[in-house]
Amino acid sequence: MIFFALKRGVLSSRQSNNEIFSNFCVGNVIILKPTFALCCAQHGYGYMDFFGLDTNLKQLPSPAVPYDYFRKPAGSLTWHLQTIIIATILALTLGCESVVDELLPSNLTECDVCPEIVKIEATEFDMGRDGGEPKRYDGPVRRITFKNDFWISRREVSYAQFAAFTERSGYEPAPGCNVYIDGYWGWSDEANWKNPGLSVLPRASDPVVCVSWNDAVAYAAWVSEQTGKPYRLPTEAEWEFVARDGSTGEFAWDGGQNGGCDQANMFDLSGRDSKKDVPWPNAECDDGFSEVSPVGSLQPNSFGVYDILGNVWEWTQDCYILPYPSDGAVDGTSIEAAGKCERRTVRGGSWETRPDRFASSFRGRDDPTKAFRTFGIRLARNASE
Ligand SMILES: [Ca+2]
Ligand SMILES: [Ca+2]
Repeated sequence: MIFFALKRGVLSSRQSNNEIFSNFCVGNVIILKPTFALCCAQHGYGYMDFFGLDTNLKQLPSPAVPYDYFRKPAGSLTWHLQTIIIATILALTLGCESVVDELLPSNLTECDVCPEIVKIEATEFDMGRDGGEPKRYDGPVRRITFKNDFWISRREVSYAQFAAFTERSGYEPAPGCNVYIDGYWGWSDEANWKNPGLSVLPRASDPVVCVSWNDAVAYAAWVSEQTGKPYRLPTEAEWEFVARDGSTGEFAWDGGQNGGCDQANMFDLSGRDSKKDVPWPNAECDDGFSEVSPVGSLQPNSFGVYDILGNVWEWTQDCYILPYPSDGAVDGTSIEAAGKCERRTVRGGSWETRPDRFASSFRGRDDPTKAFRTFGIRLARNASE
């Protein structure tokens, strides 16, 4: 563990510049470098020496260039064989999963059009609340003890990222979308993810909307194919842990319903200005956006995650069962129905959502085959996979 402690100290000074580390583990403990390299390669990552030094301590041309240990030019064949044997023994002793888990930087982008992901070192927390709307009880409160650390996308999936998926895969969401027009929510055959019926067409950096749960799962499967990593939707427990950001009250921020405008695009004063006839209340603060905001426009929470509350609702993996079943998972995994799941849970509220629904525990739910103009996507995956 002393090696990992050293490595953590080195990494902490560079975590703001992790773009260059995409797809690479980083570390700088000489005796374990071959082990690190072997373990990282086994899990589909390169290994980069943090200081750009090879094992003969020669300076590489550019310390900022990711460097694959096994492609380094220096060292004799005998030396390589010796280090690989030592590495294999150490890898078997230490266990590669824990090695890779420790060495990956705290954020990654695993393909050219993939969402950037942030590592969450999950512990335990109380999920839900003993309250909620009529017929929408958010409890009972459940102690969640995560089985896995996990990664979650830093931002909502953007229009450009989803467009890359459809262009490269040929996938096309079914036409139609639920929209709010002339005072009611209803299905529109004309609306779709390319034109969700907002005042302007989607910009590249806007969150993708008008996608169903099935579309979101198809997108996660495609990202998995591109990366070789098991991407999926966040579970409700993962989502709420990140959204709570260490808070235990009704809202993740101070100030209640009107306190979230610096980090959540809500139905706020800007929203009210442009839609005076919307019958539900607005937050008495101004986030600056009357419709969707480009992903990452407002302040991130302490995990570095943007818009987890607000902007667009986010489909989760879980089947919506009310209340939480007493025998449901409490290890951070999703809750699934015994038979067909009629509704999947969405979380977080949107630019068009009244402010009381920004409570961290509030659960939306809808038909997994239906698209909504306020629903989008965030991805996750287990760490060490
Ligand atoms: Ca707003
Ligand atoms: Ca959101």
